[in-house]
Amino acid sequence: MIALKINANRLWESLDKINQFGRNPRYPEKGNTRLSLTIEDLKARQYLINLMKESGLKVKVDPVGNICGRLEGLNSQAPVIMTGSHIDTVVQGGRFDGTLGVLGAIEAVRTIHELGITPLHPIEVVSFTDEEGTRFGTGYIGSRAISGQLDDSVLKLKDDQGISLYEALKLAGYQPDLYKDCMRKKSEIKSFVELHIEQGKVLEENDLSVGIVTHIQGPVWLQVSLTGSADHAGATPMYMRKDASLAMAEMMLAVEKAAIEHSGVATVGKLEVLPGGVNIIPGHAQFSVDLRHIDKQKRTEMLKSFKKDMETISRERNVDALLEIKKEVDPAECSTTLIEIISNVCKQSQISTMTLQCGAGHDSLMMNDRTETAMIFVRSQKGISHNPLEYSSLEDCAKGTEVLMNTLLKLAQ
Ligand code: HGY
Ligand code: MN
Ligand code: MN
Ligand code: MN
Repeated sequence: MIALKINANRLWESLDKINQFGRNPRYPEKGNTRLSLTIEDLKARQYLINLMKESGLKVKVDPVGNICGRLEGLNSQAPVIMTGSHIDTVVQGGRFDGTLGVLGAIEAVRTIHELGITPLHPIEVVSFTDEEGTRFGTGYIGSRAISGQLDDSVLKLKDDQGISLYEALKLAGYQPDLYKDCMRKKSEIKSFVELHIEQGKVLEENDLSVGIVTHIQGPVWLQVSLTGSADHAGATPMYMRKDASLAMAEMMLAVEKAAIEHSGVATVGKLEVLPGGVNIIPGHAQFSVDLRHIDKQKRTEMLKSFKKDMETISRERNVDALLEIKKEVDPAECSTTLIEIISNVCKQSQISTMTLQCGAGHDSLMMNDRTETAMIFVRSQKGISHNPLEYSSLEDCAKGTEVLMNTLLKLAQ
């Protein structure tokens, strides 16, 4: 099989175009903020739909806003080869996280179409709604819906302005009441392959453009709410205080301790202290916890050890603690068959590669419930991601996209 080439400049241009939505040219250092279902996201969605149509794909948008571009196969009833990722970002995020997986997939399928190749199986490019979970606090919304893992409680989650995911979907013109119709039967999908930037340093350390993922870490997201008592900062002796912020500070260190003791990773990324006056002892505090481990059992132990410390600190400081689990996604093992196919494609294209584990979470975690799943990684400069300085070179993006294209062709024949 000859290894087909994509139009790298066209890919690069499309990455530039989609990132105009959510970036303020006057403050490039602030990166890209395109939270799901905000006006920036809706404009980017419209750009994507037009690009898919221009690329010869038949576009469908499902009730929760998953945008699916389909290249019909000779056998339109054959199970689809699916690929895709997300275009929503974190706050002040980068230009490649998710977007490379969607735009690279469009470029790959567009090239197949332009070469007049009609594969046996249909190929579908999906841009999944709200992968990051930045706005509504959970994430993987679109891929949960497609994999039948979305439920009403998730639609009720609210953003910081009190708008629920349900309302935001309605306002965007989607039909959240019909979210169950988004589910694709396992028999409908033959494989799912996601192209994504690595967001770590392994490929750079090995001077490789492309990597193949073997395992994906599953995240647990917690929200811890603490209630002490707001009192006068001057008139209240230290021994009489129920200071919610000091309890939070101690618990944050307990999060770190749990991760180190279980060789996992854990992050406290969002904090809130109320009422927020210089001379008021905080009566309320709330913080997020993101716990991850490649091994589910160890992740459970990590959670248990943090919970135990949280309860001790809450008792000792006389501050009530409420722990809520906002997201719990199993780690995933990628398909060895797909890994084999992708590594053969790399060999044929003379692209050296390696297999590696994945620390970040992806829509592939959800799609793994539906079908054999794999991820193709592209090198991240200095491993930087979720940061305006996130960068992958045109050459590396093109190589990753070519590996995706030739893999899709192999799977679709
Ligand atoms: O959180 C993650 O790992 C991904 O960026 N959603
Ligand atoms: Mn991300
Ligand atoms: Mn991502
Ligand atoms: Mn993802």
